Amino acid sequence: MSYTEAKEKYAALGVDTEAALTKLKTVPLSLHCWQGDDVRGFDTDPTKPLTGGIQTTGSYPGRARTPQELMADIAEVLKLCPGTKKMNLHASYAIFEDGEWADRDALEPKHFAKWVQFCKERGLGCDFNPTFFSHPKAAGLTLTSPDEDIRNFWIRHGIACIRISEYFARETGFPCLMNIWIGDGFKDVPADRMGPRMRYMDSIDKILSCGYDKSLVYVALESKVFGIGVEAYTAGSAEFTLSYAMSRHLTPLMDNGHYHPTEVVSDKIPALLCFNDRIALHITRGIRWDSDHVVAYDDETKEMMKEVVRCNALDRVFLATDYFDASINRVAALVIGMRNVQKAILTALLLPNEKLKELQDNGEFTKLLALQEENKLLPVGAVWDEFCTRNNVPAGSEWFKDIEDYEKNVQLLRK
Ligand code: RNT
Ligand code: ZN
Repeated sequence: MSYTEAKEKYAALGVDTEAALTKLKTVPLSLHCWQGDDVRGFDTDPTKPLTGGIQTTGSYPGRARTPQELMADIAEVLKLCPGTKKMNLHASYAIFEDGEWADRDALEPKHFAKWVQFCKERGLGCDFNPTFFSHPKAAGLTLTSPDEDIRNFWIRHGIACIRISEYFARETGFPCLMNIWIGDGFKDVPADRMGPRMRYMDSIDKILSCGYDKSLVYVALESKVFGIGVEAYTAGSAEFTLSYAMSRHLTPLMDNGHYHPTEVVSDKIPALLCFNDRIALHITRGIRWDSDHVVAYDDETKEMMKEVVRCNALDRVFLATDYFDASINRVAALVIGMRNVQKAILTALLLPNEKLKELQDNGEFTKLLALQEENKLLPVGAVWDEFCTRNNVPAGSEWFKDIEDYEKNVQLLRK
């Protein structure tokens, strides 16, 4: 079906495809750099294990090993994704020059100057994450540690990251979302569940007390129900992080891999929007557990984006991808997930949302179900192709040719 035909079909339902295309173009989506190198980063020994209860599996060739390689890969991803993008970096992606090195508690804006340059050259904003894992001092607990030296080290890291986040915001001209996530927890049933949480509270209070410009940096706090090796207890549970974030006017962050298997983040979005000016999302795909598979154009991704759109909250929700699969081409993995989130936003923008709400309010549930089901087959693909073409990126699966060339000419030469 051509775009013109699709446009007419949608117009008959009262949906303006042009308005949807215009809107979609303005929605920033943060691209997580860590899919590109299997979450290894550049600031510690690359052979060290990934800790914090997260795991990558697979050994597909061509992993980015240096800042230059990762930047080249990300540039390739950006070329193949339409619309407004933002970068999303972890502190472990600091770039050191001339044999210099700084530990996590001594990181400075200058260690991210190359990334700022990368973003500025492309007109991108940048989000940021302190890295409380994959480090000798993160073998056990971090911000919840009963060892004051360890805890203070990580508090200093948090403060260093606030400064770096301000730097990103000032330099790029876009606000920076700085997300705090720690993997602290216990493998087996703990004897003290409250102590670590009280220490976590105190640690974040101390980080925030450094003072920062709230128009430049939005601090987010991400919850998690369990991780590998911390199956019984996580200090940063949903109740803890949401209560903390709300009591300090921070931005709560929900990762849709971080809940019990039958809970859905789509339903939590409107609940949190009732009480928070801003919320943040990490969009991922869990298969059977928080497996961080590449985001698919699946029911829950669509449902989450529907909620953001229906709540009229595209400018209140920070959207970011977050997953890592080392078993397939990593550049393709990023392109697939980014495009799928954008397709899901478009799908939501192309629904007759006001009409559907009216049916609900009038109690016309039979008609509501009938229309919601029929709407699933509307020609969103034709509108998506139009979006890609207008934004100078390949439509349909055309982009995969670029990946094949890039893999052959760049990634597979990395021996
Ligand atoms: C881990 C969290 C967290 C990380 C990144 C690397 O379960 O989802 O967001 O994926 O910070
Ligand atoms: Zn996450």
